Amino acid sequence: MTSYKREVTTVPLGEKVAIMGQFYSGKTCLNQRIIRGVDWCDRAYEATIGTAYGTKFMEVGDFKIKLGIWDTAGSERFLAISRNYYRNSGAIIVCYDITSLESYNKAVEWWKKLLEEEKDSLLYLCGNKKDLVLGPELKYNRRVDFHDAREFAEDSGGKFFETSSKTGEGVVELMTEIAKDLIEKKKRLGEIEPDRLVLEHERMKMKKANCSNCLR
Ligand SMILES: Nc1nc2c(ncn2[C@@H]2O[C@H](COP(=O)(O)OP(=O)(O)OP(=O)(O)O)[C@@H](O)[C@H]2O)c(=O)[nH]1
Ligand SMILES: [Mg+2]
Repeated sequence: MTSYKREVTTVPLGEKVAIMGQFYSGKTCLNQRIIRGVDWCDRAYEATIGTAYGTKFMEVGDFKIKLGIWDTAGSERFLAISRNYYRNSGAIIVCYDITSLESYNKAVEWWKKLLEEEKDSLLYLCGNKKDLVLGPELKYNRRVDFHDAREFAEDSGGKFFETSSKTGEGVVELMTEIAKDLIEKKKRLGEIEPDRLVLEHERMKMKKANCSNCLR
């Protein structure tokens, strides 16, 4: 019987993903949730000074991609520095706190600026701290309507997610979408081959023939 095996190819060049947004919107906790899969919210708040960097490998379909994730500082004092880090990103996550209208307005401001300045970056609007608005009592904490935010992001070609860095809700979905979109973009640009199914027995034949640079 012929057996088929999916071969996972690591995309040769990784991609830069930046997280931006107002101070206290939860960027660092989101970053830690993405990279380490942990709840970073049980620590005392410490404003990010400058930037922090981490990496995450994401596997989507037949491809594995390395994402270099830049957590920028939300404080106005560091805006000039942050700009150097989000520039030329493959994807940018613009974060706000669902319980703060001010942080949403700031995200909208950023978003419009990014549409002008970072035309090649894929944009993801992310309403964070979802755990604070779940449940019959807590729902009154919500200051940003889900549908309004989604419409705003999608109207300008971006995507919208709500997440909780605390519980992890929505974070895998957000990152999977980003990885998928970046891989698709690379395919469109001809930087990687389209998905392929490899015949297992052909792979074995090539291995036996010591074809070292075939089907790697
Ligand atoms: N309940 C809850 N709290 C959160 C969540 N994400 C972050 N926080 C809390 O919000 C505060 C700010 O989080 P940070 O991740 O440090 O915020 P930041 O956006 O990195 O802030 P700056 O570095 O100053 O720009 C901290 O007290 C976190 O514990 C979340 O998803 N749920
Ligand atoms: Mg931070």
